[in-house]
Amino acid sequence: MKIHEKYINRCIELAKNGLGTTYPNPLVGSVIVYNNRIIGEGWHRKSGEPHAEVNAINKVKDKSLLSKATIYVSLEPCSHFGKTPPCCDLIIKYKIPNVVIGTIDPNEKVAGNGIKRLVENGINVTVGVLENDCNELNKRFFTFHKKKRPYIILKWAESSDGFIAPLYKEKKEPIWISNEFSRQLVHKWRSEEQAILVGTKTVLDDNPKLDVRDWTGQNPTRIVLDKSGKISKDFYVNDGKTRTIFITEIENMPSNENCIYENATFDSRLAKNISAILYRNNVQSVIIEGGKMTLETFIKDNLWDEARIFVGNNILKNGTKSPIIYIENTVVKIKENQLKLFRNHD
Ligand code: AOF
Ligand code: ZN
Repeated sequence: MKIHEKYINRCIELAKNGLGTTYPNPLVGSVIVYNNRIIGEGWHRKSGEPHAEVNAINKVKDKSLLSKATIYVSLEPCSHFGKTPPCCDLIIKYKIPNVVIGTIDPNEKVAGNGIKRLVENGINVTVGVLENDCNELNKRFFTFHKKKRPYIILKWAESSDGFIAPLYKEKKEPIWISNEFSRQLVHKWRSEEQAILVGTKTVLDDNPKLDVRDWTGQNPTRIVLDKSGKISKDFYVNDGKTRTIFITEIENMPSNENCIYENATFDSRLAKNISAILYRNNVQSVIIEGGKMTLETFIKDNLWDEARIFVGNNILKNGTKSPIIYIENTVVKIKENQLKLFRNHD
């Protein structure tokens, strides 16, 4: 493997440590190399905390080596004052002569200005090393900034004969199509996304908590569709434990602790309306966990990026038919087993 690629790869590896905690910031990793050795490395951990480059520079014991070193960053160093000062200024201050960048920052406040600033200061800049991998690393951040909407993941479980729910339920308890393993994996997935969305019927039928209790990490913001205000204060989504955004047609919903109410019309533009509300609320990624109507609303508008489908061993014979029929022939199937993974957009 070529030398630049080796170190950018390390940046990507480091950056991934921040998955789930950097929102609304991107995942960024950085290494500093002198004489073919890494003398400092770091990643961005949390919005408001230092950027990857700052953490990497702080790890270098002998700062005099910086003026002879190369700094690798998976994303273009920032040039603006956000919650933290510009990384470019720090690179310039320490006179680091070489900067190798994975990909350009799509944030309008940066978008090439970081590179420009470095070049203007006589720094030798290389851009586009493992660019595709660096874009993939930040698929959520890139979708948010470029498409002005969150990265949308659809998730459901279906029986081996293709039903996502039985015809009727005797007990008011969730029916588990998938197993303990998949349940834990779902909680891991939840911890990686900024938000989780469900429709009204799912809340009324299953009273879900929508948290990550079987994994570590932050609970995602809950997004709940409640067109006509049917979800009473007794449901977990109203417990105030996690920030929850209710999307409703009702004006002036009685407010509740840690809850935000957003108005939308539940017409043919519903998926687009929700997506716009999430964008406005700075939500960069969302995992949609049902039910059927909600999933189909997004599929119909082709407003989704990934589908993750568990296929259980059980046979339900009848019930709610899985929405898989709408996506199966249109997009690339990545993997098929007990877990089917689909990718819609590049
Ligand atoms: C970098 N290195 O590690 C990250 C960058 O509010 P702030 O100061 O944290 O700035 C956030 C923006 O900075 C974010 O939207 C993105 O454009 C860039 N993130 N840049 O040089 C980093 N996390
Ligand atoms: Zn920065």
